[in-house]
Amino acid sequence: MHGSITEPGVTLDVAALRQEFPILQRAIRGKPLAFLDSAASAQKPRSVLECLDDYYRRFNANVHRGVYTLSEEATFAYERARGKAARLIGAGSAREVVFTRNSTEAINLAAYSWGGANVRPGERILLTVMEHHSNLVPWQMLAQRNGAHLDYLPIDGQGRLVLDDLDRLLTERTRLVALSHQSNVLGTINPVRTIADRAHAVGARVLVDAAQSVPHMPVDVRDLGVDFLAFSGHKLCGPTGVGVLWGRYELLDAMPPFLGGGSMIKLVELEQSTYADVPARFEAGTPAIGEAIALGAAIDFLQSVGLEAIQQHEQALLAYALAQLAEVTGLRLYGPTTPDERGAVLAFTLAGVHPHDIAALLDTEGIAVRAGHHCTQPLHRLLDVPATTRASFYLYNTFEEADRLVGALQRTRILFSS
Ligand code: C6P
Repeated sequence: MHGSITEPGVTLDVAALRQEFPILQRAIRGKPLAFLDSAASAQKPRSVLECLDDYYRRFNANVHRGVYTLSEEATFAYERARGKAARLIGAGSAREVVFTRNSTEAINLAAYSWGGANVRPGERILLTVMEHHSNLVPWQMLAQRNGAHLDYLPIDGQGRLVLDDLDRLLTERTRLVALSHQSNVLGTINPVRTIADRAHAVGARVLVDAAQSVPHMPVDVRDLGVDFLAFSGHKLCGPTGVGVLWGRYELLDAMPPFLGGGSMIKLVELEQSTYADVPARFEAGTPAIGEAIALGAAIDFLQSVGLEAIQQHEQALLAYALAQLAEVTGLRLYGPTTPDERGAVLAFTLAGVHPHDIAALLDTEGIAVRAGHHCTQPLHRLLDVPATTRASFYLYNTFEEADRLVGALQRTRILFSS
């Protein structure tokens, strides 16, 4: 069993970092909380909580509307947060960042607006079988509306995309490839750049669902070579209610609005309207102002820790947990077994124990994990299991917590085999 909180060579001072997260001081059922469900939603550091509080206490006002001081302060902070989000992902300009509610809304925006205008009957959209419902259902809806067809890139036995099938699946009729950067179940990190280059060669556009990558590793849209990218604030230590759709300016600029209403217009007449420039065109109504500003604080926090250091720490935890979990009899882990091909998301089944029972038993030991299909029903059908239990790690998790997980799973196995 591992003896110390940090691994040699890993620069994160996890003990100090944990002090920044008030919720991590909680006890659950008399045990210290081991929060291993950050893939669903991450915990929030003090700086994010204080930023949200500060906004509501000191300069709460609507944005882009008032000419009074509070409104100007709120507008400045909201737009500054947009700039932070742009820099986080290497966007050329803050104009390319649209604030949405979450990744789901970001992908729906792209599907409805770009897809509605660009995907014609008989054309094809290429997805992968590992997609979260958020990067699947909006494209099904578009395909039904516009008479398009969906194709799916398969995975191999280790949960890696079968790139050989790209030759067969990418054709001149393919208008879009939409894929996750990192699977929320298999943990697989997909070769987005390779796929994007192949897609562009046949004239298709590429959207990457980066909900599980942007919080955990350096992500740069120029390196990925994609056209759209979506992520959620709440998974990167920010508040719920705010996310981002990034798109290449020329694509966003040519897209029709998604929702109609205040803030997204230039001129409204009784019969018709003209629309604002991007990104305002896609931000109808009062946005999640405090949440967007606090997302900026979350980005500052992650960057002050360093995304490379976060990734390294998670990789060390992942390698350690993979080795320990391999010792649990009857445990089947899904996704690549080599740490450098995946992120620190570990979905598994334990022979003879229902995934929900595992999660409930772990909760009695203060360990929070998720059980279910994790919004990937087609993937679970392919894996031939109705559900899995999933533990996921973030910057504040420790090797002791990995030990507690493995120990609790050993006890669960013994309990169910007796
Ligand atoms: N996955 C999980 O526990 P939203 O809900 O819009 O913030 O994020 C949607 C989403 C999109 N893509 C991927 C790859 C995701 O993992 C998620 C969210 C959570 O796995 C909640 S279902």
